[in-house]
Amino acid sequence: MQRLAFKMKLKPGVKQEYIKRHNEIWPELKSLLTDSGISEYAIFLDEKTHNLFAFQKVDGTGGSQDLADNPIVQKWWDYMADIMEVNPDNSPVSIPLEEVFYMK
Ligand code: RM4
Repeated sequence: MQRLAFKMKLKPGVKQEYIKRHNEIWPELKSLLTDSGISEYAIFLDEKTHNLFAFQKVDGTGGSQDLADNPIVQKWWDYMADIMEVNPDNSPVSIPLEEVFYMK
């Protein structure tokens, strides 16, 4: 198991919409993430900067942002593109973070 963290960015004024969409996360996307070995997936928001901080535990070969070839993920990224900072292909701009401390 490895721990992964990365940053993404939300557009201003869309916090409630972002929460709503994640409360209603598509079952097929949730299953895909789980089946890909991703667990304990949490996303935190810094309301001042609109930075999103994502954390996940990964048992497979990669994390959620490595599933870019999957059509369900592509559809989700298209759906989320209006409220996030995205790349030209609608994938969210994701900046990997380095773990510098861990305590269990
Ligand atoms: C985020 C973003 C991520 C995705 C999660 C479920 O808003 O789109 O890439 O893994 O949702």
